[in-house]
Amino acid sequence: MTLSLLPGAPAARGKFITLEGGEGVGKSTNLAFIQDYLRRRQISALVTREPGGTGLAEKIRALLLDKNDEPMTETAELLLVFAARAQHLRHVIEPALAQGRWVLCDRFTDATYAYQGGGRNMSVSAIAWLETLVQGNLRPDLTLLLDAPIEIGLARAKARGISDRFEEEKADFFEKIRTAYLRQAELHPERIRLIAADRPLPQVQAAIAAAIDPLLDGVSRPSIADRAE
Ligand code: Z5A
Repeated sequence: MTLSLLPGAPAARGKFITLEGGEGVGKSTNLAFIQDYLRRRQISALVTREPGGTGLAEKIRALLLDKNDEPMTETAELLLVFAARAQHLRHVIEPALAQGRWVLCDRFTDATYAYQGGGRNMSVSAIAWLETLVQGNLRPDLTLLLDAPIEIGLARAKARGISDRFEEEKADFFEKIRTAYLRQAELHPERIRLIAADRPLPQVQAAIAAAIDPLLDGVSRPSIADRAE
């Protein structure tokens, strides 16, 4: 029996997995796949998203995505993203990880480096400063960066219909985001796995499973029934 299963022993900290990538690359689709992949291995993961994940953070999300009459400044956008993240970390992500739950999050701070840093040309050092202020040392255990030429993701997103404030941007904005994401992958090879997302879904999901499997090594797996939902 492993130590984490002894009565009264503290639960091992959960794993924190984030999904990243440009518009329509398949984050939501593959988040559901990962949740199911983990469930079949007796891990019931908490699925959440950014911006959002708490009542207040979802209100901030609505402000960020809304095509407001008053144009939002880049600085306001950056600060709102981190304000939502502070709420999400304190009230959802941190408690779940501390209780031993795995957390799957649709976008996290790499999106800030990509959208606000790459897309909006905000200072990377300002983003890094806010990252430390809001997160301390917390970083994802694994980030899956779904990458595809922007035309593919935009065509998939467009097929869905209504666009939000970000989706109304021009192609150049999305190219800058893709470049900034790829830069993040170069800077953090220990954490970020690049997944080519312009392939048929079964191939994308095989690559995702291969990236997750090392995290499962050595994890004791209480049955789902033993875990708090
Ligand atoms: N934002 C920010 O600026 N700064 C930050 O720090 C954060 C976020 C955290 C929230 O978007 C917005 O917030 C985001 C950036 C900003 N910008 N926008 N817009 P979001 O994450 O909620 O929305 P999104 O990027 O637009 O996600 P999405 O459009 O929902 O895309 P997706 O989740 O990656 O794709 P999907 O819904 O899974 O798939 C799209 C379609 O493609 C769907 O019909 C699938 O069936 C299909 N699909 C998926 N994979 C495949 C493959 N492999 N082959 C064929 N078809 C596929």
